[in-house]
Amino acid sequence: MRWRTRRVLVLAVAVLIGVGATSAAALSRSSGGPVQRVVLSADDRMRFAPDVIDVRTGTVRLTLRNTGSIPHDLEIPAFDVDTPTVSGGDSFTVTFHAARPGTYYFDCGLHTGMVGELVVRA
Ligand SMILES: [Cu+2]
Repeated sequence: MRWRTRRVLVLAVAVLIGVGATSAAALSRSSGGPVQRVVLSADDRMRFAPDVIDVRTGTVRLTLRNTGSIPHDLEIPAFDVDTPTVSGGDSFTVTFHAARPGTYYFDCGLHTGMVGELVVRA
């Protein structure tokens, strides 16, 4: 495991532990449901995998994992998600509230045509 990847993992674990203490209270205020975890990969073929994400309304914790070497990011305009650029081998996790059912697009702001769909069900 590369040092940089390990550092990201340590940070992610620290964040999870920190969030764990408050998530129950936050959830009872927002949706009452569990946090939905989604992992989205981006690769050097300029594709997201999966390119269709299914969730229910509520809190979504989405990790963008760059499995290639070309940088990517993730934008979901409908829910104000706009991650920093994620370098090859790194990942970034964002939490957002999928408040409204519907089908929404997401994309990589760095690569035209690198797109997918977020389907939010009630
Ligand atoms: Cu990209």
